[in-house]
Amino acid sequence: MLPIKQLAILGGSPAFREPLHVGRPNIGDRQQFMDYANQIFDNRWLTNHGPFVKQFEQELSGLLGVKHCITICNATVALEIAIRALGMQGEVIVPSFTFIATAHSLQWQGITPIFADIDPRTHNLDPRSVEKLITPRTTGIIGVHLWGRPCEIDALQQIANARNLKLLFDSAHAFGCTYQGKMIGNFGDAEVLSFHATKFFNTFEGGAIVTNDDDLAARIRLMQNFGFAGYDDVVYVGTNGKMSEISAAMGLVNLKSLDEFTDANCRNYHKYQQEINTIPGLSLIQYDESESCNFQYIVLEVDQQDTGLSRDHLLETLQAENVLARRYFWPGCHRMEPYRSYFPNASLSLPETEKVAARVLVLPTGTTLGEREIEIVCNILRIALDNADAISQRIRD
Ligand code: T4K
Repeated sequence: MLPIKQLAILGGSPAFREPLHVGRPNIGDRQQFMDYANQIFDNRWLTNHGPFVKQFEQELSGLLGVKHCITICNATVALEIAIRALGMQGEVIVPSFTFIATAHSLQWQGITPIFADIDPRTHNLDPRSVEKLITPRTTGIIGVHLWGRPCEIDALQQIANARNLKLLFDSAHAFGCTYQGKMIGNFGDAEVLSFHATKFFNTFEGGAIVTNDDDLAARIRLMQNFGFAGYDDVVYVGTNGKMSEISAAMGLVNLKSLDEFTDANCRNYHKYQQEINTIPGLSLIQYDESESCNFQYIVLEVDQQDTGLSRDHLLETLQAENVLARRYFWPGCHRMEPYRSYFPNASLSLPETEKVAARVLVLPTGTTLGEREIEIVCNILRIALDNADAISQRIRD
């Protein structure tokens, strides 16, 4: 880590020797993990609902206060299974401003994702946009609690009830967050969590479906295990969505450090907030701090009119300094294949998605980052805006 004399994009040396990543994994007690790994080898039970998976599911259910937790190999497969178990078909309404897995998990099973617009203040599904898109072919809604900030759950539930639609939440970002004081995981027909390496809480790869519906949970358990109801007895079409023992062991280890991970994210968020509040044209998204938040995404919005520098030029400036910020979730699912071919005019009906996707930049955080790094990242931002014209010129040349 070096002091900044001149920005790297203008010919200086990078501020960081090693890259700063968005999504650097948090890792709990390594010795405990090694002990668990040895137990797994001693057990000679590596997957298929072993003791670590059972214990992990129990601890997750307890933490979230939800009746059923079914761990899955990753959240994308979890979405696919939940969608199928809920009997969704035809058309399902989803935001376009999300990770591509939300849309793909529908398309993969021949269900058409219909992209609704977002509320620019929350980046989440706008219930008014959802209502307008309901047709006789609509069977469900998938809300995404983007950045861990809960959707307008009550409004979406009302629409689902009134129109007899299934409601699933892609809660990949929202583990440990609450809505009106209740843990995310208890809403809609079911919710899907992601424990991917880049999430603040990880099991290497992994995810879970959580629900309070007994019948749905029973169907999901069958579907994640090929449809086996017992030895030699298949009662459904199913897939292999099982979590392995080593992933569950990682989950159990990391659960013990959950507060430490959240506290680090929270500290980092407030440090970024303090710095960025003094930079005109840049703003951080707000979290409702009367709720539990995991603060795992540091989401910057860049107003080019005020800064004189586009989000993309700012990104290039950061990358040159070895700060590997990300444009999540640019350019929106509707502008990626196959959806842009299916819906070539979708951008006309998604004005807020288009605007937000062009403004957002996600910055590094997590337990591997401290105050000093954040000060330097924010200093780069400040100097970049002071040199907006020179940077734009350099990139154009
Ligand atoms: N729904 C939503 C709303 C989601 O955001 C996601 C996943 C899903 C569903 C599906 O969940 P999973 O099926 O993955 O459980 C990453 C993650 O792969 C993805 O899980 C996540 N969302 C998405 C937001 O971010 P990429 O394509 O950006 O990953 P990648 O390889 O570019 O890595 C991101 C950064 O993390 C890089 O700077 C490198 C760093 N990194 C990554 C890994 C894997 C590390 O430092 N160490 C690592 O081990 O998608």
